[in-house]
Amino acid sequence: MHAWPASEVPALPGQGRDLRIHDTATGGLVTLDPGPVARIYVCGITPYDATHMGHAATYNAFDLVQRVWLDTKRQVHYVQNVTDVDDPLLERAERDGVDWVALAEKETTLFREDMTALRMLPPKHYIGAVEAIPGIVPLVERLRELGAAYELDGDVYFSVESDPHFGQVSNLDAAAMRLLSAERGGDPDRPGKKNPLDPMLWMAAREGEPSWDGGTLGRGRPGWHIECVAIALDHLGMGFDVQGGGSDLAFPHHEMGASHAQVLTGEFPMAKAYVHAGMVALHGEKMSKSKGNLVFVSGLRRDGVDPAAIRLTLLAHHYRSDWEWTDQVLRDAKDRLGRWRAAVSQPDGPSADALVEEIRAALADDLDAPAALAAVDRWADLQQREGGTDTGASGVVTRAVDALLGVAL
Ligand code: 5CA
Ligand code: ZN
Repeated sequence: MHAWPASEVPALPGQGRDLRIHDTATGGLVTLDPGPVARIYVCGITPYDATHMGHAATYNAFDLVQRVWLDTKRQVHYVQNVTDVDDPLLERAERDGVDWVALAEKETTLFREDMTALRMLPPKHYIGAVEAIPGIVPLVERLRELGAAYELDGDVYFSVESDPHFGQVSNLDAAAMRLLSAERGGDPDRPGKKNPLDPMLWMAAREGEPSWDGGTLGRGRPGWHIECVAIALDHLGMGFDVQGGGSDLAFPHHEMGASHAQVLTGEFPMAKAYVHAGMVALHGEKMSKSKGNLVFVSGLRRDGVDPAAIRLTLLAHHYRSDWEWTDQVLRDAKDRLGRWRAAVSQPDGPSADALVEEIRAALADDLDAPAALAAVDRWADLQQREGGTDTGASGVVTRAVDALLGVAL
C-alpha cells in the first residue's frame, strides 16, 4: 500500500537527545540506543470507520518518537500495518450492505488524509494484512513444524506454552488474561483448545467470508497477531526498538505477537520497548468504533478546525494518561495556537536557544509533551509581554515547534 506524503522536518541547531521511554514489559523507563537506523513498528487501523481522536492521540505519540530520533540525526525505519480484513470490518460491510474491500479502501484513504493534515510522519512501509498473506502462510507452517501450533477443526492455533517468555509483555495474571482475551478477539471458551488463551494463527475458510490459498494450511485467512508479526519481521527483523500501539493492544495483541516472533526465531525479545498510549474517552467511556462514541478528525476538519489546534489538543495530554475529549480541551488548544502565532508573528523576540533545549529535554523524558508546551507558553508570554531583541528568534521557535511537535505555526 502507499502511505501519505511527509511534511518537511526542519533541522535544528544543537544536539538532539536520546529517548527515555516507558516500556510495558519491564514496567520502567528504558533509554533506547538505536543504531544509525532506529526501527519502530506501530499497529495501524482496522479501516471500518473514520479516524477518531483516540487513534490520532496514539499516532501522535509515535510521531513524537520519530521526531526525537530524527533530531538525533538518525534515520527512522517506521512500519505500520492496515488490518484490512477482520471480523469487525466484515460485519460493518455486511450491516451497511457495502463491499468490504471498498469499505476498507475508503476508510484507509480518509485515514491518510487525516494523518497528512495532522502532519504525522508517514511510515516507510505501509502494509495491508491482505497483501501480507503470502508471507504469513510459511510462518504458520513453520510454527506447526516447530510443534508450537496445532489444528482444531481445520483452524490452526498457536500454543502459548511454546514460548518460555509468554506473559512478559503485559505481565498480567491468568484471570486477567482470560478476561481480556474474550473481550479482544480471542475465544477462550472454545472447547478443544490446549490452553484457553491460545490465539488463532489461521482460520479455515467460512461460508460467505473471504479466504485465500494457505498452502498446506488449506484455504482461509490469517489470525490478527501473526499478521503484524509477519510484517514486522519482514521489514524490521528481530530486536527492533519500539513496538507501539494503544494500551488496549498490550494484551493479547502485543503479548501474542512477541511470542509468535520469539518462537519463530529463537531470539528474545522481539522489541526493546513495548510502548503503549493511554485511551481517549468521550462521555466517560473509551472512544471506540464498536460503541460509536466518537469525535472524528475528518469531522473537525470539515467544521473548519485548524489541524494544528487538533494536534495541540493531543499534545496537551501526556501520551500515557487516559483522558477525556471535551469541547473545552479543544478550545484551550485553539487559544494556545492563537497565542503562539501572535508571538511568532514578530521576527524578534527573547532568545529561543534555551527553549529548544527545554523542548528536547521534555520529549526525551518519556515524551513529556505537556512540559514542552509549557516551555513554549513561557517563551510566547515573554515575547508578548516584553518583546526581545534576538533577531530571528521567532523563526527558531517556529522551526522547533514544527520539527519536534509537528505543529505548523
Ligand atoms: N488494527 C488493529 C491493530 S493491528 C487496531 O487495533 N486497530 S484500531 O483501529 O482499533 O486501533 C488503531 C490504534 O488506535 C491502535 O493502536 C489502538 O490501540 C488505538 N486506539 C483505539 N482506540 C483508542 C482510544 N480510544 N484512545 C487511544 N488509542 C486508541
Ligand atoms: Zn497490530
